[in-house]
Amino acid sequence: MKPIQVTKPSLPPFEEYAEEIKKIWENYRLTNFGPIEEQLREELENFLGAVHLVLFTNGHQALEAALKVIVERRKREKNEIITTPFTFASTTHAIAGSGFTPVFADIDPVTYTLDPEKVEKLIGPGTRAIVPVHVYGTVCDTEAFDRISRKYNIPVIYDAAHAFGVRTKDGRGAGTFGTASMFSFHATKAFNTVEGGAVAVKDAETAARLKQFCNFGLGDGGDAEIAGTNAKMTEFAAAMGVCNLRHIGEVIKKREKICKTYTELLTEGDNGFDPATGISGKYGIKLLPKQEGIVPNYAYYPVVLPGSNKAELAAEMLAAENIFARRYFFPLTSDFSCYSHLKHGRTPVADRISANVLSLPLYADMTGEDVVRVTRVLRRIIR
Ligand code: T4K
Repeated sequence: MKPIQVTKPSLPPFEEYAEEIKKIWENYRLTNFGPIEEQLREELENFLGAVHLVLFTNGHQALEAALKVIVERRKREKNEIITTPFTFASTTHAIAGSGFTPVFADIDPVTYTLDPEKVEKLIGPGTRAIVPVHVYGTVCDTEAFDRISRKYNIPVIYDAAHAFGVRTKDGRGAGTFGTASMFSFHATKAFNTVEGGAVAVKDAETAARLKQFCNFGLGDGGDAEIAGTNAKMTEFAAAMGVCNLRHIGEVIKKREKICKTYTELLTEGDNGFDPATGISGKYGIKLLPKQEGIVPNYAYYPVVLPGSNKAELAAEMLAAENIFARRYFFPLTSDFSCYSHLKHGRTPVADRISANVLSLPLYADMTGEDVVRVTRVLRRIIR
């Protein structure tokens, strides 16, 4: 049986990429804000509906830069950022790596995104920002976070690593919410630049500071007002982005078809299946909710299994059939040993979801037969 990995990158036709990088052999511009990077940035601003975009080497560097450049840090005071533990390591590490202390709030049981009510209870004099995650591409309760942001005068920086191309039905892109949003263009994402990422902000001045930050903090006069880093996107990565962006519509359509087939097969015979919550009353599984007013990007296909700690068993059963689902996201980042010194309250919803969730294989050229192979194994657990 051929192996089915959790994902497989989308690549443009080889000749198309070769044609794109020919320009590099003509102008010898490999990196440091070259013309292809500039072209990709403009095209992505249009596609994402983002006002100002700054491209980075990867999403992690982009998030860390956003936190360092945008969020105020006070000397001799607590500097805390409230965030979700139900995410990839990067979110929490970017907070810690930029000199802040992560404070973990629980998630919503339907959307798995950070629960604004739980966040508000944790806000104190040391709170400097909130970092919610549009996990699996599901949009957070942005209205509630806007209200909290205004009430306490703190920035909200979204980790939109999973939300590339997600928009509201009236055309508002995911990068327009809050103070700033970070996107990841990693090979495993719906859109990739091999490795890559971006920060979307609303004003040109912050964009300029972010751009400066990713080039050692150096300004025009050679001075560095901020101790920056080197996180510029190369021309080779940008060329991959330019090519992949031409095919993104087709890629998302294929992913949509696969997700729909998964849902049909996993809820077959359950007349009570509720797409708004993703709950299949008959089989006890929970799928991603269909968000009202949102055009999704079909980034991931997570399934929360019934019972307790079934994800490990399901992953093992699938692996025995050469199918490699992933436990995105287990363990919670708050349980990482590097954060064992942090005192934090429990997050029972995140605990429960994390113990039972499995991300099923999903990529554009997955076949209908592949989907049947995956669901056949899962049905042995849920029926
Ligand atoms: N915030 C959130 C919420 C995130 O999920 C992420 C990244 C970030 C921030 C940070 O963004 P970046 O700095 O990465 O831009 C993967 C990705 O490396 C990571 O980007 C992603 N989230 C995370 C959820 O998943 P791994 O360690 O699970 O990937 P890996 O190497 O095991 O790959 C999974 C499968 O994909 C492989 O079994 C086979 C396939 N694959 C992978 C690669 C890299 C390929 O076929 N080809 C490839 O080149 O972390």
